[in-house]
Amino acid sequence: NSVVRLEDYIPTPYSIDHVSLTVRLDPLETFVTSTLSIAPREGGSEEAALTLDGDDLVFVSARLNGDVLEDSAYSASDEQFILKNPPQEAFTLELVTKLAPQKNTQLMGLYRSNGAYCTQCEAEGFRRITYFYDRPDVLSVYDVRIEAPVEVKYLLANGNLVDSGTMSTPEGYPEDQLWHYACWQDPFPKPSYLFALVAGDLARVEDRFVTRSGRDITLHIYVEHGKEDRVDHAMDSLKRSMKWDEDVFDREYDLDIFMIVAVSDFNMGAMENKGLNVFNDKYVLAKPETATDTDYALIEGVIAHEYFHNWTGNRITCRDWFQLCLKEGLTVFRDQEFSSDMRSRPVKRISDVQQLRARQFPEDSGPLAHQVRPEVYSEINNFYTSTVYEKGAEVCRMLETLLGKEGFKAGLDLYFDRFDGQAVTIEDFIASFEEACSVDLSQFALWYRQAGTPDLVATYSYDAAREQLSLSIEQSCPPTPGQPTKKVMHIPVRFGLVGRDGSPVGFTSVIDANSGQEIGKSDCTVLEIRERQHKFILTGVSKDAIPSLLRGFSAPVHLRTNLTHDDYLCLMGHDTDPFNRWEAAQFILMDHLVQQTRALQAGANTSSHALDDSILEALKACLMDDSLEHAFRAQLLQLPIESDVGREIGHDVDPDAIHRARESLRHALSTALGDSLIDLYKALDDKDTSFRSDASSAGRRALRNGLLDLALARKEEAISDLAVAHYHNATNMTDRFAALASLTRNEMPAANALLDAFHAEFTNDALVIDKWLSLQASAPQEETLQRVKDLLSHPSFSMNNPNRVRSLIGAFAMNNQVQFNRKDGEGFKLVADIIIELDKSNPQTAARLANNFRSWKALEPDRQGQAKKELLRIANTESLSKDVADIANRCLQ
Ligand code: HT7
Ligand code: ZN
Repeated sequence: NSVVRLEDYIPTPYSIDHVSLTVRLDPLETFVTSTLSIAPREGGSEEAALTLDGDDLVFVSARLNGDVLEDSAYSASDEQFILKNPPQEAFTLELVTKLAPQKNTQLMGLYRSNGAYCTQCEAEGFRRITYFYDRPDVLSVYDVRIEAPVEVKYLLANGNLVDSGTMSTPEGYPEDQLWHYACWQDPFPKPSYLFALVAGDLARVEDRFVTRSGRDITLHIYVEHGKEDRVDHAMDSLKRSMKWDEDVFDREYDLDIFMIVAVSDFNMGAMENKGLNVFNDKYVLAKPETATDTDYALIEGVIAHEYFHNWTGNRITCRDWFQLCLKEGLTVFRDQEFSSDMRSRPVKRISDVQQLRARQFPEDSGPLAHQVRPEVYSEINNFYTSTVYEKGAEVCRMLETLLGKEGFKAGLDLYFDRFDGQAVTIEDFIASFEEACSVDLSQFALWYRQAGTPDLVATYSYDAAREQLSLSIEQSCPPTPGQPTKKVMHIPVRFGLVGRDGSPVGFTSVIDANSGQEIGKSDCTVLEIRERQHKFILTGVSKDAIPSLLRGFSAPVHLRTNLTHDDYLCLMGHDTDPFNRWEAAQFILMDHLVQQTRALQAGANTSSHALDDSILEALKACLMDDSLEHAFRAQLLQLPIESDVGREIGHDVDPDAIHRARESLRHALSTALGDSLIDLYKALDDKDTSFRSDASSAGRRALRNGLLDLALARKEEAISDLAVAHYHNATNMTDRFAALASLTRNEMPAANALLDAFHAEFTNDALVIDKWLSLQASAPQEETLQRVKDLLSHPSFSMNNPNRVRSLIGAFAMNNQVQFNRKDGEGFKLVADIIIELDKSNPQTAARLANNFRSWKALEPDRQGQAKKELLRIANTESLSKDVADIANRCLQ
């Protein structure tokens, strides 16, 4: 199996400075004429053949400087075009290929979605359109002419529209068929992965944005007809993103027009093609009756993310795909910051950390662990991972923590100035910060090169006589594939002191006990851990205090401390850092769940381990505390998810025991909090039925729905009736779906009729049906397996649409620990069957499903055996794609 290595990077021997494309659209016979202006690169090896990439291409013809090429001068296959002896001065090469977009089920290259033509070129899709140096370090200026029958109403490509009109009907088409064309020019050199073309009979919503230098930008969002009423939130999010990037990062938009197209068949979330973003419609369309508050927040975040790529990704791009985190980590960091500014910063931080723990930590602790900047891959599509994206963003956040807001901004400004228009590396990125801030980041750079989640063990003690608090932090990092031992990392630990009465406690100075140097005064908020065992002494600590460590989750690590339960309770009640208040609650609940699970696995019954009254009191106090944001209180109500508990336990994991432990804790909490849950639920009822999507309104709904859900854990009929009424009285999808989900997950008998009613009401709304599919697939009950099998042949399901597949099978494998990890292996078998079937038409989506096997080695032996059997079955399937083979083989290693 061929692999690509970072160390093998060499530039192409030729540059392609200009690309002129003419695309004559037809479902089964699209012709692409590509005229490339090519020149040997200075210093490139002389007389090297020109080898261009292709994938599944049908070659039609080739001309060199206008003359038809002799057969002996080139070779062309579906995978390559080779010009054997290229001229050693600038020349043009015209290549014609023929495509069948209608038959393109992989959704890479040019394909059709609901009758419209669209493209997806990242990472290696452009080579499915025409032969090219399909790699990010070849930057070219593109002119594109699109031709199609006039029924294909809009003809769109990157850049600015420079010409359009009717044309004579091409040969071979009925004479009375009217054709038209449009010509687009993108003045900014770009790599092929940012090319885009969209054409179809779509509806267009228009708006404008005036940049801070006074340029008037046209904004267009294209959607399917009939969906125009769901675009307002996306448009508003786009305008706020454009303004925010000017205000916070001094980045102004650069073309005259910015377009977004929403399509219903898309492998991922969205794509940042220059000036023409293509979106999975899930991340564009929203109205209160069909989209939840979570959808609203996701849309805002994804619109911002793709827009921010215009600078971090498009204007400055990656030298090679190993540098993916250069654009993705930084852009996720930017979109997280945007959402924090638009909404509540602590609430956003908590939800980002929840996501990191749920997705990245399992990746980092299993067989698929890899560096933020990997050094080898066999299929690049499998590296669009949580490690590259979310951990990549954490690395940027740590840089900001270490350098301060101003230092970080200075480094980024230098990066933008120095590398605009170039394809660069992580080393270039880091050097910008080193130079702007005069710091040495060589040890910090290990975050890009070392996989695995570091473990920190912090031990503190207080010496009243000396008024000193000493803190010792030991770091280690578990082995990961290919990296048995790890170097010592540079880890920022944000901290503060909290007195036992809850008040903040000061100190006079911070001494690095390893070097004996004073490293900070009373305003020091960050400890820089640079040694395996790093000890600090805080002087002038006048009273006993509890260290609040890793505030704001200042590094993506796993922290253990010698803090007692009482210490955590104190932090939970009083820490000035809201993140650590939430974290303290999570720690206590996690500890309880781990102990309870262990007891259950050892044969105890569910009520073996009672929850301490002091914990209940502390939780209740936070829940009822009106000075805290609703959304934050809603987050406090959420118990650690089952997969997080499994990872905390680490080995011999029994998902059934975890589920039982968690359910029994929910029941205990619900019972102990009693009527106060429903009283608060009722008090939060907003009589104003007009819908507002802002963060504060969403927070109120989140808390109210969370209270109802916890109350339902008692499984009382009266509360079930309340939930049913909640469903019927709901004026928006958030409340409606929350009631349906709570009734379903809590296995209330009323759920089934409501599930049917919900389906009947939204049959024609695929994005709502996705919620219906994933809710059923996530239900932990025994019957779910059969229900999922039945749903595979339901008219609302289609294996051809990635959103449907993710909603049903993805949700089953990702959100249903109990049923996916069934002891009888039937859960693994079902998912493996789907992976094998889907692989034939859409390997990328199939490989993403296969990722769900990543934690199999932590399971107890019986389940491990079942998972391994299915992984082997997948790996041994004939004609398996490279995408799925790569994941299955790495899982098995
Ligand atoms: N940069 C985009 C990545 C992406 C993608 C990658 C592989 C295959 C299909 C894809 N669609 C989009 C999305 C982003 O991170 O902004
Ligand atoms: Zn991105």
